[in-house]
Amino acid sequence: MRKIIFITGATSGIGKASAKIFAKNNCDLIITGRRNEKLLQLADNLVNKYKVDVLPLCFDVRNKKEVKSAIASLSEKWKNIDVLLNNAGLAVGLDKIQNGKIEDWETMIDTNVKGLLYVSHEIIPLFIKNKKGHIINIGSTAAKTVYEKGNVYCASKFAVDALSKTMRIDLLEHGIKVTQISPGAAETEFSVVRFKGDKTKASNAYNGYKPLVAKDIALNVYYVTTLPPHVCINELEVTALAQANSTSFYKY
Ligand code: NDP
Ligand code: 8X3
Repeated sequence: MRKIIFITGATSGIGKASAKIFAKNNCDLIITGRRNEKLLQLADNLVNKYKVDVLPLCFDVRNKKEVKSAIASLSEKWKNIDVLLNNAGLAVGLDKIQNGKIEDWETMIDTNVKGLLYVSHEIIPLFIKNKKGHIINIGSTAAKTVYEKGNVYCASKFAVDALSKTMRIDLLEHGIKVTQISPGAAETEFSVVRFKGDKTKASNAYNGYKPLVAKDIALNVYYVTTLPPHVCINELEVTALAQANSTSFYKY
């Protein structure tokens, strides 16, 4: 029987690259995000290329009713999820705290923290019932070392870090794996979203060094699911060679 992987934020970047690697490795997928056209297009590509089953589910992780009804709508086959990849997330704005916009703060906290919780709240009971499961949370180097203007984004990822650690402890008795993968800078749509569509500012974030690409993280996401049942990777921090932490880069 093929594994079922539930991925939030599969329309772009790390989530999309993970969907491709899991499909290539013969897993069935539930792919989610807000942009339905992108979900449908990805589902079509993966089904045709890899002959796996792919279920697109369009919802906003910030909307707890949508999250609940999307997951409740799953058939028995699709409820048999093996891996939850909590990947949907974003940074909006890069401002000193005194210049920050409350709407940007709310978007980050609602997506990165509350969204991750809403999805986990619906899927953990399925894992407990099925006596199996693996939660992979995408954290960030921003949760290890804060940086100027990172304020609320960093705080949201510190919250993810705390949740990953406590989920691991709380779920011990159920044999559910919890892994946090904390990437450094990866060139995806992340910076375009952070800079609200300003592509020049976004690409400047990667000037002078070779950043990660989404596939670099996706390979690690897949890797942590390939280990024997008694082995759990609790955390991986993965950066480009030119980046040691949030603030230390070697640029040419
Ligand atoms: P992208 O912008 O390329 O992808 C983000 C994904 O999240 C999209 O598929 C988007 O889908 C989804 N998403 C955002 N908001 C919502 C929402 N409200 N509801 C549902 N889905 C949502 O960025 P990345 O791939 O880089 O980001 C993935 C994760 O990696 C994030 O958690 C990010 O914080 C983290 N990360 C990224 C790093 C980087 O440098 N790129 C470094 C460290 C961590 P849609 O718009 O269709 O809803
Ligand atoms: C995203 C990468 O360096 O902008 O987590 O915080 S960074």
